[in-house]
Amino acid sequence: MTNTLALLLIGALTFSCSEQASKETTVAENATNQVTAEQLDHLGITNPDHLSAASKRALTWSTEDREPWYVEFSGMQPLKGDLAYEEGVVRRDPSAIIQENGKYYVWYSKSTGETQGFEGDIENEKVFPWDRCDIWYATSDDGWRWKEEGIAVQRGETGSYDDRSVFTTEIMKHDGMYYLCYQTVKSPYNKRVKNQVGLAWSNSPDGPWTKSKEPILSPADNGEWKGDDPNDRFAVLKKGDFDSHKVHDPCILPFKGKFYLYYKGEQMGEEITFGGRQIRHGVAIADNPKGPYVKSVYNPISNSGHEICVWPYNGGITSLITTDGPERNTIQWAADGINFEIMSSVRTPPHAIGINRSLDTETEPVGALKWGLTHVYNNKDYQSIMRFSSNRKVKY
Ligand code: AAL
Repeated sequence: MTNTLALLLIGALTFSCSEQASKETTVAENATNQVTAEQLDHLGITNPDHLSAASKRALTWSTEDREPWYVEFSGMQPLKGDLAYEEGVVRRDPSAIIQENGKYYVWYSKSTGETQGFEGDIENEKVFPWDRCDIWYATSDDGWRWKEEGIAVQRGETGSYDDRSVFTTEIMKHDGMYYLCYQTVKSPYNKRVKNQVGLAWSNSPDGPWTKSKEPILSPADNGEWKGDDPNDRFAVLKKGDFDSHKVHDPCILPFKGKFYLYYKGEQMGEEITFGGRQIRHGVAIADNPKGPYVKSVYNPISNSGHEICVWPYNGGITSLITTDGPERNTIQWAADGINFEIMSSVRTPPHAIGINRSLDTETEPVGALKWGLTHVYNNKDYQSIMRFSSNRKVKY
């Protein structure tokens, strides 16, 4: 139990329920926490001498008004033109949308053909829909009808760290330069393969793109596999850090004069916890967009989540946490980009969101989610990019 919580509970337990107790009575006080009669009333706690585990947790919540953080997503809608669903083609994991030269731009993972999985000839087959991808891009005048412009970043030559697949990309514009960060896999793509993060840059959203010779982020190397079955990722002698197996879903944001690379970590010997995968997020920070990126000593910075979806708001960073873990389907915010608190919970958020960075993110905390891109599984082999929208939820 943290000291803060201990103090708070001691305070709560000594609270007198007497009729005389003033409404302002403070029952526990320390530098960061006060439990007041109003708080107990607000939470509907009848008897502070008998707090359930749930009530103890609730007493740690801030009493700040959270309504501006409530958001409601509408159904997803198909795109038109080249990004409409196409049988035989995978288009997935859209980047953020940016507006340049009067057009919207998006980058995404693209591959073709069915997925065979890990049972067969992995040297020549496709193990996942995101295997054997290149990064493509498309433009649009209205965000509905898209024109596929071509390849932005291609897989590397045989033997290079990105020779098997480059995928799940994010775009950042900074100081007139464009940066694409993305996942990389080197062949052979077995279940123990370590995924890394690559970077490419250009002075135009249309390229050409220059790729980093080395990855800018790699998994922690302090885990130890058990046995040598390359397709058993659950057998470990030691799991290692939260990101000992894969660093995924990278997204770089300029923040406080530095560059914050947010990412999803996968751990060797991953377990199922809270009914979902054991997935957490981390951040690595650099002075320059090209790195070197140094992992924060506070990692992991989430205990839940999946694909990274982050945007700046009110001098801090907001993060939409979806899919896995006890805090899935929540919006969280951190003044320092590291210590995130839950601001609201969200019903059915879209997955793999590409934030629309041309929107106003400052007027409303959830303004960045008004509309953007996501993907759906049309079937197990093929995915397509869709459009989502949302509104601030003001009434219940
Ligand atoms: C997604 C992302 C990453 C994974 C795969 C493709 O949900 O987390 O991008 O590698 O699935």
